[in-house]
Order: sequence, then C-alpha cells, then structure tokens
Amino acid sequence: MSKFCLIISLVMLALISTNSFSSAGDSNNEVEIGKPGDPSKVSRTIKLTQVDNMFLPAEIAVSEGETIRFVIKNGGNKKHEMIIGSMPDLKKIASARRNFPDKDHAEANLVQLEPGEQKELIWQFTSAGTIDFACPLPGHFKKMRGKITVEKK
Ligand SMILES: [Cu+2]
Repeated sequence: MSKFCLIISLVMLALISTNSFSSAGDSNNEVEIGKPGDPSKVSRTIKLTQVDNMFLPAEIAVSEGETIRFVIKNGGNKKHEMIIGSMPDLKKIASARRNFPDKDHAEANLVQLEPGEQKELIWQFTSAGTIDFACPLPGHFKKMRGKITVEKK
C-alpha cells in the first residue's frame, strides 16, 4: 500500500512539474507578427470596416506565409487607427497614446484614418499563431480589437 502511495505521489509530482514547465515555456513563446508585405505578392484582399468603436469583421483567418492587402475603411464619425501586433505590444502602444496624444506615430504596422477615409495596409504573415489588431486610441482600445488566426501551411 505504501509503495502504491509512493508511485501515486511520484506521478503527481511528475504531472505538476510538467505543467509548470510548459506554462513557463509559453510565456517565452512570442508569435512573430510578420512584416510589411510586397505589393506584387499579395494573394488576397480583405476588407475591414471601422465603426465607433469596433472592427467589422473582428476575426480573420489567413495562412502562414500569405501576403494580405487590408483595405480599411473608417465608416465611423471618429478618427480611428488600426495596428497589428502582439497584445503586450498593443497595450504598450495604447498607453503611449494616452500619455503622449500629440506625438507622431507613423509605423509600418499602423494606419491612421479620419472619418470616411479608406487606406491600405499590406502585410505578410510569416509564422503560424494568433496575432492581434486594435485601434490604440484612448477610449477605443478596450473594445476596438480583433484577432488574426494564421493557420499552418
Ligand atoms: Cu478607434
């Protein structure tokens, strides 16, 4: 009986240590968000509409390696932005917008749109995983978010 108990506790210990190991691994496992795409390699166009305050659609699926031409239309009455990134990076950018609202924020993974404006963002998704996008403007960021699932080839 005591031997049985010992085996059980060893199994439990093994399970606990495996779990803690895998969760520690996950936190270091950052998804590559991709890079600005080559316009001559665009495979698809995906249209996104911004309203006050959400993206339509908010969920997008692409394949690994694919280059997408996003056509983003601001159909709302407020200024909006779209930025592609990992959620921790998007959170940092959103807090920078709150703290430094007048700073110029031009970046390759960002588009800024006045009401009624339409712009394009060409992006290549280089690795499989889930990538986020959002409007980082104050008061928009909590609701105005979406997800891009990059499926393995
Ligand atoms: Cu917005």
